[in-house]
Amino acid sequence: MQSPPLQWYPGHMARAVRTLTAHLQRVDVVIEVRDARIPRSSTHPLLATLAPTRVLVLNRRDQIPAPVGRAWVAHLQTDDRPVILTEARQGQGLSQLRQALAQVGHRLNQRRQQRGMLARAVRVAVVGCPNVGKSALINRLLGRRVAPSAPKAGVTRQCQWVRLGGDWELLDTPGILPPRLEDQQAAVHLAICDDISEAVYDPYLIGLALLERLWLLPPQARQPENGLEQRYQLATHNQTPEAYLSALAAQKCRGDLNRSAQMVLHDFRKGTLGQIALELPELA
Ligand SMILES: Nc1nc2c(ncn2[C@@H]2O[C@H](COP(=O)(O)OP(=O)(O)OP(=O)(O)O)[C@@H](O)[C@H]2O)c(=O)[nH]1
Ligand SMILES: [Mg+2]
Repeated sequence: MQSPPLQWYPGHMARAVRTLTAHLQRVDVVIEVRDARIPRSSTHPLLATLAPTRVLVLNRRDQIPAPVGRAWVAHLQTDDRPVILTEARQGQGLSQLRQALAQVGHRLNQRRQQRGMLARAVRVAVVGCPNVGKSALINRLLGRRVAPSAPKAGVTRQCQWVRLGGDWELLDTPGILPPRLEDQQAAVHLAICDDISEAVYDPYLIGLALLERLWLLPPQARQPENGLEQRYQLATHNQTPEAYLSALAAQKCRGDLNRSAQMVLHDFRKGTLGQIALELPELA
């Protein structure tokens, strides 16, 4: 059998999934954080099976066009699972999230009081793929930096309870990914968005995959539509993604294809190419 092009399951992740599963027995609410650029790929099958109330957060809403964000909310929202768009660095969308948590807390303590028990803090776990912004979201919810947060996958290595003196207790968790590469497109999208550790992929192939995706995306997925051309002053018209990457390498990286691919990835991740939604609700 041919080995898969992207292997994404480091040893610490198997451990993380085991400890996370144990911790999740004790929580009342799970906030599942996904990357708004790739809401379909940035999830884990384990999370669909969880018993506690789920709140779905699509973070990095600043990195996609606003109408696409709204379309995702309409697409994913169900009666028992609110979907909230956030920007964890600036703290946008947080009041809606606080409201959703307060509602769960209220219901929980009503039930406890009916059974003659004292009210207690709501236990909230923040879970999701690596680098989607879980720790940044926790820091914002708390209004101070308690959870380490940095622009690479695998920053948080352990489950960590963070007390929120009062109504909530928050659990920061390591990013988790599915163990098998059943969906190669999801793997590529996670790599493009820096949600898989850099060590496991070929930057040329992933940079090229990003360009291929940009070539196929409908105009509404990009804002501005010509963000790539604006950034590099190089027309995409009549070019294939490969030819574009070669032209970029020749013009900006002394012919080094790897470096030009890395430059495109870096610019995409920083938002310098504009707002780009790699996945849309109606597309596979
Ligand atoms: N543009 C943008 N960047 C964000 C947002 N939220 C977080 N970030 C940045 O994304 C990077 C990753 O954030 P973290 O909070 O470390 O992500 P995490 O999910 O805790 O990652 P792991 O601990 O590795 O699983 C950091 O550099 C954050 O500043 C957002 O809404 N928009
Ligand atoms: Mg973290």
